[in-house]
Amino acid sequence: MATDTPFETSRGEGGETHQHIPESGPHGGADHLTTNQGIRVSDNQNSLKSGVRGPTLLEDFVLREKIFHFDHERIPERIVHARGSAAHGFFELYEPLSDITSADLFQRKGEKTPVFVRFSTVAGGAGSVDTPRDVRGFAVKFYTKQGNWDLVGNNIPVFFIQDAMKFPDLVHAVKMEADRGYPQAATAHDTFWDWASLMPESTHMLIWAMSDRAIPRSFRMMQGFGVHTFRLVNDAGKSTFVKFHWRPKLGVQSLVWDEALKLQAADNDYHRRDLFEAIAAGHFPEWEFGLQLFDEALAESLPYDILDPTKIIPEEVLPLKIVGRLVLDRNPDNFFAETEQVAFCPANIVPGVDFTNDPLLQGRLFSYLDTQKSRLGTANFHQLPINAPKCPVMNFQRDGQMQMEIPKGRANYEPNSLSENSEAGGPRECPVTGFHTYEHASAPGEQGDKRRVRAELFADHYSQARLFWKSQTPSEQAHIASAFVFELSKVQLPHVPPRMVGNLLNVDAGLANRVAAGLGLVNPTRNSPAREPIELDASAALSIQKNMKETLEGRQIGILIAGGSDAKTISDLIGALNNAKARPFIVAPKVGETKLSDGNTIRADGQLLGSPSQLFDAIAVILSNEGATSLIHEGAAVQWVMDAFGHLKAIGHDAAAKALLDKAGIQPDAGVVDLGSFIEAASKRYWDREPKIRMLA
Ligand code: HDE
Repeated sequence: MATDTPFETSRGEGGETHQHIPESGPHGGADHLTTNQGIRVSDNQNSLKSGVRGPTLLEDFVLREKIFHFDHERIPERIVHARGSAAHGFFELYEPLSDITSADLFQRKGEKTPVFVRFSTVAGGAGSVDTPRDVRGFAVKFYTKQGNWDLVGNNIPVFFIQDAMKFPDLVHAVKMEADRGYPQAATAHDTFWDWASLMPESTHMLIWAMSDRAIPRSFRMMQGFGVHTFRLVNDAGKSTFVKFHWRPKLGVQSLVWDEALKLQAADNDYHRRDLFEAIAAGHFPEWEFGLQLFDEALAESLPYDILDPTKIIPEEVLPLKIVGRLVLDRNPDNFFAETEQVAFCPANIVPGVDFTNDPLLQGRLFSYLDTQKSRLGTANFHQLPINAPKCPVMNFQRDGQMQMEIPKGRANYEPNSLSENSEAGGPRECPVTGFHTYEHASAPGEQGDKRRVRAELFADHYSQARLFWKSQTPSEQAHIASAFVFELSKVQLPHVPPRMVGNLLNVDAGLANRVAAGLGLVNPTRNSPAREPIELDASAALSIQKNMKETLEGRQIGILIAGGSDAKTISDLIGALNNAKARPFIVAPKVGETKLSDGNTIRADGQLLGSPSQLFDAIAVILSNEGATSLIHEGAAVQWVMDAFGHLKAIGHDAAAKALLDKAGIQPDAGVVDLGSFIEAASKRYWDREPKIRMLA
């Protein structure tokens, strides 16, 4: 129900609008403050007291209600994926997919289905930082005409474990250690690596997690994956296996590890702010929806099991069919009501989509509904506006805490014959249009004795980890090896790092030896694998750097100025950046007005100390001789250019600014350019600079 003032509370469909008693005052009659019972509040500053200096009275129902509600504002945070950011948007279909699925959202070219998408980190609490090394959640709720379909995925296409049985152990090991309550939002500690080194099946995921995939530049610049194999089922009841992919239009981009660390100090909300500000400015992030479609015959021909969530099917083996796009074009109105209360559930599927026997997926089908009952406090959380389907919901489920609906009549059971007495009899099942589980003869291994087991090929824990490693550029491999060294160097249990390196020896001897050398370990021994790895072809699609999109679109460029900087150079650069769809951000020693060469002033977007260069994708420095002379004595300015150089960014500068670069010890290279070449240079990162400035493993 729409409300006529922002201060009224919507009660959902079917609620009553109240008549307002006009009140004269600065805001007219429409914005009066009331209690939750609708009683107007006469004084919102002073509690009711007996005497000016006397005790506060218990009778003060306005005070008591206000404090009572405040006391209960928080709800339990998600046990995993607690920290997240979300947005509204739509999914648009490029061409009908009726031959492979009967799902309504895939039937009509150009049809738009509303969505709500939440991105998240996994390990940290709701108040933790945005740029730790971690997997990112990528959860999409499609509000289809046939009900809600939730595709609850991640930005990494595989997972740590093969069976839901291990999930609580994984999460306990990765979160803050039980006795000390730290570290927050970090895998670099004893319990995580103790567990991981004892779980060879996690190796493939660990290589991804140690890669730059786990430190994305922006939610807008990461891929999303459904991870499990699902099914699409058409009208004729034919099933096709499918793996779901989201591909960002802005390209995949990650941070440099040192940059990610420094961002935790510079801006805890780096990703949240980036998403919110981009959408608010009308730069709507967009992803293409890709499907890997295959049948039983292909599944059986692969040397790995398609039910194993620690395996991918490389795009070179099975290319993506791009079928639509996802656009996020509206920020939530209220963080709590939408982003916090949204409840995604892999079990929410629509006719035309179905599950497979992936043992991790099967466990997830139970978990989400269960956790949401405890997080949102009632079995009626599906009625919250953000969770409610946008199609009719009709059944005989009744009552429960926080029931928001008022069902009429006495038909709360079925079958009934109340209609024969001219009473409403309620809804009936839909044998044709209702959801049908895909019926099929058992595939190999799908039936048999009741046992706690895993399928044979699940025992191959290393082939695909090796495939991922081989597919990376030398620079990306150096990042992975260095990340293992960083993480394991924080482990204080002496027996754990050698065990982990023993597992890595099954992936690649070069990787294992680099990690061992970085940790000062001599002669690491290989742990014998449950199944010897096989050699699979490398997949260029798995490398970020090989697929880097050289663009300034959606990037933020810092421009450092000071008193006397050249006005025309600044305005030309701002114009060129706007043309390239980048966002210019002026940084100056003072946020107030800075006087430029032509006597005009400009207002900085940020002050030097509060706007370190890790906030930007590339930087430009435009200074007068006077400005340069003063900034070479300002540590923050020297650090500004030094960090940008260290984070492999382009640096554009005018003649006077060279003095600042010299002070920071910046050696000219392809990324350090005159302002004339800056726009082109700024759309890249300079990976080959790294070995000259940083010792990597
Ligand atoms: Fe989740 N996961 N998960 N997960 N997951 C939750 O549900 C769980 C897994 C994912 O933005 C929880 O409402 C189990 C894989 C995302 O609100 C919980 C297993 C993938 C989100 C839960 C997995 C995911 C969650 C916590 C192994 C990628 C955040 C709060 C069997 C395909 C959704 C909640 C949001 C959230 C359980 C494994 C993705 C506890 C038991 C694999 C993106 O129910």
